[in-house]
Amino acid sequence: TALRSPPAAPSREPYKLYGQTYPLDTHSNLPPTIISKLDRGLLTHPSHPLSILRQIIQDHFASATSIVHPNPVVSVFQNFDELGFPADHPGRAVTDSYYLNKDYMLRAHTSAHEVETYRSGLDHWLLSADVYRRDEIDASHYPVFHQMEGTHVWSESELDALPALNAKLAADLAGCPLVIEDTTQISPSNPYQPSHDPRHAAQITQHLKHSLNSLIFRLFGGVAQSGGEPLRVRWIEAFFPFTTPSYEVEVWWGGEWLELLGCGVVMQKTLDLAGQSHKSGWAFGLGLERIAMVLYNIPDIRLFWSTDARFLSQFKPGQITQFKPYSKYPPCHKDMSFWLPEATVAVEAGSEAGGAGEGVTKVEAGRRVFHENDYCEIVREVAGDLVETVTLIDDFTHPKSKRQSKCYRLNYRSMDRSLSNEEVNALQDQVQKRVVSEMGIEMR
Ligand code: FA5
Ligand code: MG
Repeated sequence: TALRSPPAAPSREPYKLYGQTYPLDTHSNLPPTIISKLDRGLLTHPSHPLSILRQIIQDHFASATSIVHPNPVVSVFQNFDELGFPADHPGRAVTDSYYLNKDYMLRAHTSAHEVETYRSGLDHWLLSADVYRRDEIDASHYPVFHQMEGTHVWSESELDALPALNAKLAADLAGCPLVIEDTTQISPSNPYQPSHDPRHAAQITQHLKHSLNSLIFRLFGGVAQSGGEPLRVRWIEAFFPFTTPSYEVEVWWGGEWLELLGCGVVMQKTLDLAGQSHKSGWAFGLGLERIAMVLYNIPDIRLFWSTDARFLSQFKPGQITQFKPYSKYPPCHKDMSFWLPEATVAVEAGSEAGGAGEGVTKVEAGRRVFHENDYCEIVREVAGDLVETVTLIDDFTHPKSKRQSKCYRLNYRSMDRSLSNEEVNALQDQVQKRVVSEMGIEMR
């Protein structure tokens, strides 16, 4: 297998979390900044926008059982194997997920709890939790975020009620002012499951789409784009190892398509594993921050972690109000150019690869890897929430030596105060020292 960059300076002590001790091994890569986020409990804080949004969605799906799952430690088996992720899926790499050791990790999605929740016999449930991924740094990505998993499954005889339920949901959607674009089709790349009666699969798929469109209508029905037009929402085909057919839903926001959720018809294997072979149905996993950013007009994902009263005092339970930015402090950017070690393969951060099947990177055996996520992790360890974005601005291969060079622009900005140039220089300096010593790169 490929040589991997060393994990970000782990502590030598075993991790002690939620009453358990996890011995360290070569997979251990949990940094102190992430550990410090484990018990923030944003989903149960009464005036936090994520908690308010969670309540609103739970109220919408009133007949579902709602769970907030407190412990983010899951086995690698639960997060990946049980859901059918192949052994070489990129989300499993130490560059993409947070590992306590080779057997335990911080959940990378709420789907990690699907099998155990079906096993308990629940047919219609919502499960909200904090999830963890090593990822790029920008306004809509953060290494800790919150997902809500939602599912509805029916036993064979109950499926006969679906046409009537679907007709009712369709009627409710008739007055929806949103432009919901959906040109997806069942096809060889996004098929029904061979073990399913296609008429049942079609009814389940329709119930999934109607249910989510009705949620979208409830949440975004009053939200306009900058031109005053209703918000644009679209369905696209997707791939997940634990659903088929599978879809993603995106909204047009801030001049680009922003992905809100992934969903699909639950793979029968998943229900078999949970001892529920006689049932079938759908599941979705949505990003609460992404929805909250659009609804409350919160411009930067780091704000959700603010303890500043100017942030928290703006939100009231049960209400969606527009966030009023309390002055934007000036940004300060610094560029960092460096040579990668010789014979290095560079991997750019693939967005949302942890839960989905995208972003597959094949790396030849024996080559060293420069992974953008490792670089971003060091930046975050040093600068914490003072770093706003990390952007690759130049990528160059020397024509003779074939050595590769990269230049990243680090944009620093605090959410609640002005940063001095000296402070930013000191941060940049520390990042530089750590990436040189930990990633074997050479400054230009
Ligand atoms: C998943 O995590 C699947 N488990 C979703 C799913 C559930 C599919 C059930 C089918 C059935 P994905 O990796 O695309 O999929 O993430 C789901 C959502 O989480 C995204 O659409 C996005 O809204 C949010 N998300 C993903 N990465 C980040 C991040 N770094 N920061 C904030 N939100 C994120
Ligand atoms: Mg996705």
